[in-house]
Amino acid sequence: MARAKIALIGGGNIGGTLAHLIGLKRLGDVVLFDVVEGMPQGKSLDLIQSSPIEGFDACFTGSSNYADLKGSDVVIVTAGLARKPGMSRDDLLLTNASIIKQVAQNIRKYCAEAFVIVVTNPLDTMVWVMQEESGLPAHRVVGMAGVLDSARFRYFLSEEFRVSVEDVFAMVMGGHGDTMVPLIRYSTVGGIPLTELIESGQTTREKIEAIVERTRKGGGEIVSLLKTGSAFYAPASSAISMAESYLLNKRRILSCAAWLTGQYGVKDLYVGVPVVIGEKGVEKIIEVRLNQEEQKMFDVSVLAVKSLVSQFRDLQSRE
Ligand code: TXD
Repeated sequence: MARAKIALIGGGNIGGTLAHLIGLKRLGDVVLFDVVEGMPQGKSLDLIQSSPIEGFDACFTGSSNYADLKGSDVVIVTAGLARKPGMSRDDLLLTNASIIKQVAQNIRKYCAEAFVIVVTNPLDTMVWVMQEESGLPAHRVVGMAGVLDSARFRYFLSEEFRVSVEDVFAMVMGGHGDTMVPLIRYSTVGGIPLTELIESGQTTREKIEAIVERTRKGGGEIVSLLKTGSAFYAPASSAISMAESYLLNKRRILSCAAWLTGQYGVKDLYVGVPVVIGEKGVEKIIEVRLNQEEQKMFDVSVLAVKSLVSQFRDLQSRE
């Protein structure tokens, strides 16, 4: 059977880590695409030279030519700029949107059957631009954020309860920003909801609130430590879990930025919600019942996503 072909658009910190994980997990062949001359070729060559040691057989190609995307089964997009001194958020929005547009047009041209995972920030707007410009069906265009935010929440909880991360389940919904909604009621340790663990005195509401806050600011915590960039190991693992669920038809339930058509009272917008990812892409949007307080937090988050999308539309129309 032919190996899957996975195109990675952007060969920076996340792109390189994605390629490494694909090799180690034997998920398929890789085309690492970047506009920096020589860099994707150099990284691909370095990565494939680890294959005899790690014992994987695959074809890794570095490229700056969109035609090499031809026939890709999965495309993971991390291309874009990070904010630099002197750049406003608007500048970043427009710059990254024009990169995503170009990538989207080439996806449409060379691999319109692919499953596309967008990672570039500002995430919820960029995934929207990708779907609109590529014209791919919305169930094959998703954004990665919730898996990462949930993983951070899970890790912090495992520290608090001093148990394996494997036995902690956590769910984060909403937009990818400070308004994201970590759901305490639906997060469990060994199957026991956090709310019960608070009630039985095994932790306190204050401690859980502090963990929720740390989760919301998880990306910023790493940026302020690294100083020159943002998180990349955990973001790469997160995007790989989504690609893996699609390629292996695992039907995992993962929190992703997905196109809503009325679910949670939201229409025609990409927002982070739990979805089932299988061989057809997003096969189902899971609607968890939210209480009043949770719905209110979710609505605030949706509003933040909506306002960035409309800010983008305004800026674009002024161009
Ligand atoms: O949860 C999430 N979604 C995120 C998102 C978590 C962490 C980081 N997140 C965002 O991912 C971050 O704000 C960035 O927008 C992307 C990529 O992060 P990364 O850390 O990989 O950034 P790098 O190392 O700067 O890599 C970006 C690469 C770089 O090599 C550029 O040369 C390349 O993108 N680039 C392009 N590639 C292809 N095509 C075009 N046009 C292009 N422009 C720049």
